Amino acid sequence: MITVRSVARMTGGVLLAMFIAGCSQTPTNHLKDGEFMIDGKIFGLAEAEVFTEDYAGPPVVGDYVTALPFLKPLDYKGNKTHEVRIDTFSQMVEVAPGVSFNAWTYGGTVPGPTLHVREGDRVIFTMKNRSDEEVVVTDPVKGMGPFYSQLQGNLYQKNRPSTSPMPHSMDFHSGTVAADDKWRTIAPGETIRFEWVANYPGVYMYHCGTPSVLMHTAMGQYGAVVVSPKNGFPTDDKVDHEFVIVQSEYYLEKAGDTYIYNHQAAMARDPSHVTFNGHVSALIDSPLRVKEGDRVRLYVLNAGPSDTSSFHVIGAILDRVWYEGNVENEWRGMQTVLLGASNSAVMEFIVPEAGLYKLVDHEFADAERGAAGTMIATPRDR
Ligand SMILES: [Cu+2]
Repeated sequence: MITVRSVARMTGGVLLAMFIAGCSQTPTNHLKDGEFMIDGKIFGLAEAEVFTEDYAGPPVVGDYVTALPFLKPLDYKGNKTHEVRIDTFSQMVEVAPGVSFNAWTYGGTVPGPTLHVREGDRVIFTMKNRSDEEVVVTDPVKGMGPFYSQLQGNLYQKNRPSTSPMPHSMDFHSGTVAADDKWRTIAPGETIRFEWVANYPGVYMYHCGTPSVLMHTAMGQYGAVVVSPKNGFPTDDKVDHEFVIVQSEYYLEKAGDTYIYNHQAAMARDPSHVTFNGHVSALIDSPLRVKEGDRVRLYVLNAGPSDTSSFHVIGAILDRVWYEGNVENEWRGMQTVLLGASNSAVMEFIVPEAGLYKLVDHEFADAERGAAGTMIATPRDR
């Protein structure tokens, strides 16, 4: 086992050859100077860079970055390096009819965009803190990736630009790095760039790690990363639909025409709203559409910040569940999956017949606060 960075530096070529020999697919990933490998995983990444840049382009960039509930299929073989930008900035967003607040966002929505990569992929991540700028996300953007085209197809949060200058950071649970380096806080106007390698498959949360983490997360700074296992799931060729669902809580109180965050309510774990995909009506006004007999795969993340989720599909049994999205953690025949704050699971079920199915947090105090969605199944061809 190689554990010392200098040894890995001397033997980097040998390790790379071993890595290539051990892979059935062609890796485009490799050890960079100073990195080392243990159990086929890459560690010891370069330090983050913090700088200022004159950037006014699209705040979300990446071919495999999507708006909820969509997930971009991985249409490439082996591993890939992804260049991803997700800027952080404020935005007025609606979370329930008539309830809007000045959210702190990644990319303009709550939750932020979903990133899809494969185990072994490398991500070169850039984030500018634009919390002092009014950033518009409702107009077409040149070179617009899937995230903004999907967002403009369904602006259910009724996004409006706003400012709220504030230090922020980015903590990807999918990365294995020194948090005091990569996840460091940057000031408004600063940009951070760092890399992480998707060493472990799973469905991961990302969030702001700047104190109060409770407040920054409850203000809207979180989202999902899906790291698909390098050899896939055993049912990959049987799945008809894939959707991503992120559950989270808001702690809001009325203040004039708008709503503001209530820290006492957050500390008391007394949410005003609990939502799937950021809005109490997100999966009700735009239900998931499937056919009877389809195999449906859900990537479910409970972002919290503090509550648990007892995820349940009324009328279906989850015949395969991979806890945390790791193919090694397989459960069968689950009625409900309990997810703590920042836990996740990949869940599959067969749609038994045409009809309307409710997705709920079976902790019904949360369902009544909004953690519910709808799936509509049409008849199959017989
Ligand atoms: Cu923050």
